[in-house]
Amino acid sequence: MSQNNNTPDHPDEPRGKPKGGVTLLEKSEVKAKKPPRYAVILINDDYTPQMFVVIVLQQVFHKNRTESERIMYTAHTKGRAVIDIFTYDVARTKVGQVRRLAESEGHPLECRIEAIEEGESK
Ligand code: TYC
Repeated sequence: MSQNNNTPDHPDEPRGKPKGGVTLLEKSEVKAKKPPRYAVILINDDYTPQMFVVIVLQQVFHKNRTESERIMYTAHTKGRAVIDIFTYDVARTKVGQVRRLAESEGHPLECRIEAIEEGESK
């Protein structure tokens, strides 16, 4: 029996057409569809301390201090800020971590997940 990499059993057999009529595509012919991505959005409120928001951004999203302050300040002044872009499962996990940290300290801090339109670049 031939190997699954499509090597013929006999040297005279053509490559590429395995028995059973299935055509295997070269890897370069397979269009890998990228998984949909989601923005995690930080929502402003009037009560959560700024320092708490900065710490959460550092702990959950691994942003450095400067970047965390920038994101916090954008949400503070504009009402919301994009924290980062993730696959759905990762975005869900991060939002859950933020919610748990906020609840444990009694702050109303909130994040949301928003789908990114196909074809939109980062
Ligand atoms: N607006 C809050 C304050 O003045 C700070 C804050 C910033 C809260 C960003 C939430 O997403 C937020 N204490």
